[in-house]
Amino acid sequence: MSEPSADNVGECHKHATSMGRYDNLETLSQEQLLSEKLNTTGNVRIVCISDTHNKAADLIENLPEGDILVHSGDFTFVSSEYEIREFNKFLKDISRKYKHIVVIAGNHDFSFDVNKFDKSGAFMKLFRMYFGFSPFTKCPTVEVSKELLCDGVENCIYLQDESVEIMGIKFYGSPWQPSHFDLGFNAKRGNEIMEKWNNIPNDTDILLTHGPPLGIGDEVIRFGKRVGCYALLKTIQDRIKPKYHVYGHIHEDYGIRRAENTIYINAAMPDAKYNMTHKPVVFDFIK
Ligand SMILES: [Mn+2]
Repeated sequence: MSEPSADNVGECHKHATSMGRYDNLETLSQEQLLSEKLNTTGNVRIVCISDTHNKAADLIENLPEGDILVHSGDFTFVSSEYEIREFNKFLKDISRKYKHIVVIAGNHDFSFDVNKFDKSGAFMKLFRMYFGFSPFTKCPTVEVSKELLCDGVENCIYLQDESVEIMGIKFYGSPWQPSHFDLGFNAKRGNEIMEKWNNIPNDTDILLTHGPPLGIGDEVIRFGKRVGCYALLKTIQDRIKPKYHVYGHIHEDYGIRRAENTIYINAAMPDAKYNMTHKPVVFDFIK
């Protein structure tokens, strides 16, 4: 069976299925995810959240203990300076609870995207949907966005198509997803997005992306439609084989899955209506 056109996501999903890519796919509960990792020493406990969209502070009281907190993008709604400052306040508030914090951007955090920050069209469209927000708040430049995000939070690192090794674990973070509305970090399906994934090192242990791979935690349930990235799925399964892949983006398909030797975590905190109804996901990384 020859590979379908990258734009035909339904056919790509059928193709991936026929290739056996989901044969061992199973859903795990939070309890199962943690129970598998008991009785070992030297574990690093990772707490995963994503898509907090200006509501990260709502989580503070119920954030689980851990060594490293990861946030897989969409901390803002319209990437304004005000929102980034508010998220920075949240990071400051929780910084003593974790040894390290790793953050990537998502499509809503488009002021981090050099091709989007000065194009206010996307901002204004979203602004009209986002009542209660000051119309005088502007998007900062990419440089200022990056400066504001981790300002004064020494144990926080922002990753944008780059790696970092923390506590012996190799992380790679990337904000890209297949084009999805007129926001940030859109790449065309097929070769264009594969070029982004080609930058991921083979030895990555925990991969952070904003968007899901095709077929795993990527279903827009309202429309019965999967929107994940086939190029990312192939990259993960055929080349990187990371122990964990943490993402968000498709809020309503939150959950923990395992296929082959990778655990896939859609850590989106809100549901499709942006209500913060999901729980942070916790796992122990065995070194
Ligand atoms: Mn989101």
